[in-house]
Amino acid sequence: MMNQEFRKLKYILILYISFIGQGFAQNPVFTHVFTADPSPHVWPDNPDKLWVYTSHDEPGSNNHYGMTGYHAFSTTDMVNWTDHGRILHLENVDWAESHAWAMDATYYREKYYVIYCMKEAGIGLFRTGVAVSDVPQGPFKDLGYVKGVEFGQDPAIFIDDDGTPYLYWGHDRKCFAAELNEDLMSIKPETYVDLTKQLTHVFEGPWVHKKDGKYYLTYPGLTPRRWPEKMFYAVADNPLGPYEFKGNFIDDFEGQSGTNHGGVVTYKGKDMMFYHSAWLSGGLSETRNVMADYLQNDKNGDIIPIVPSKEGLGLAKRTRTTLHLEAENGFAAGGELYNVIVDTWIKGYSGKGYVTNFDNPFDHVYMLAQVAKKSKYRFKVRYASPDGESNHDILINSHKYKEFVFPQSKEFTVIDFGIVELKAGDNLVRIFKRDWKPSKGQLAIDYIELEQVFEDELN
Ligand code: FUB
Repeated sequence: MMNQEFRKLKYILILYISFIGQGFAQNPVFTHVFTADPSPHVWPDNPDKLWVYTSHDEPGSNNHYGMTGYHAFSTTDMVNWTDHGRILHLENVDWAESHAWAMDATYYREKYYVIYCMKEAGIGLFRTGVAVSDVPQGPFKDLGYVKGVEFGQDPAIFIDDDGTPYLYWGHDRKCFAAELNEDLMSIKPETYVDLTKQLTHVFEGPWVHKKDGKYYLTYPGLTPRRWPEKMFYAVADNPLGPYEFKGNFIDDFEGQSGTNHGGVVTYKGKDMMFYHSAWLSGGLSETRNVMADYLQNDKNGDIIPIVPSKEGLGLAKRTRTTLHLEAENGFAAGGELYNVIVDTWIKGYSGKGYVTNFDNPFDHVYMLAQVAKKSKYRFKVRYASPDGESNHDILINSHKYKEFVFPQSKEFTVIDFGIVELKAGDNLVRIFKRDWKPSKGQLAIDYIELEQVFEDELN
């Protein structure tokens, strides 16, 4: 405990010193929620949008065993981000019992997939799960785990230019790879390779990206028995190797979590490395945050080492994230639909529809907002009520926030309810029919938004 307090104080001092005189501060990237193991992607349907998929750390946790779910984030400018909330959870995966650890995502044959690891129920071994969605923000539906992968921790999927899918995985000083079959649910056993000996210091977390015809395999590793992890890389002419070890490109750094893990993406012509640290929690290894820096290669193709800085991508004074929670996502997104239905009759909804038919008292929708610390948000609700006013209660974490009569609105419209406070951890925002008194109209809830507000903006 003393040790943790000391680390925290030391880290706060270093952050303070590095902040003086610096206008831009884009690291950590997400400051409202604890996230780790980032998987950055740009999908072919929209080159202007960057997506980052992450695992999630609970505030206050002191190990990684209790990790249960994943989030998706998107941006078009690297400054303003949307947190699409929980996209997959242990509860949505029948075969798993714990350890929702690192994940990756891919777009393959017109569907979006997340590839993740969890421990198989009753056996306690890591498996590599596959879940699908027809939209990049999920939620994702589990399809089972990949056959032929033993100890499938920290999976990463790479689709080569010819459309061939490859899977990489690794843990505990080992790393493996294989070509996947077309359904992504099993490997081709004849292609399986053990890459461990080619990847000096490897510990876990492989990631492959292609640049100028070469395959770069980046990974967290330990120089013999020494934590924290540093990031290393190796290069090959073929996705399955052989790989030539090149060296370290993110050394250990102040405020680092014991682990490091990440991926590379090219966005608007620039290569960027996403990884994680423990800056947001003041250096506590089990509550991590996503970081991003430009990744550059020298004229020989070697990666120029990254020195993590608070400035990060250096585009703005800070990043801002808005939680965007679609009402219809229900259980898969950590919410609940009680005695209401998902409909699509009123046009102009976002996502897959909206929630309606609040006929009886307590018929409700609730949505889950996960945050790292007690903090303030601007709360908005998008709704329609074409046939007249509708009486409802809004609860935040079981406390009545507001009794509200949603005015008649034939089209979907946004109401700004002003500033609300969320607690650290899981917050439930519930909208329900207030009483037996009939409303004039039927309410349709499309989504809620909770936009980060900073202390210096409140007065
Ligand atoms: O986030 C849990 C585990 O920590 C990941 O699976 C590892 O790569 C390390 O980052």
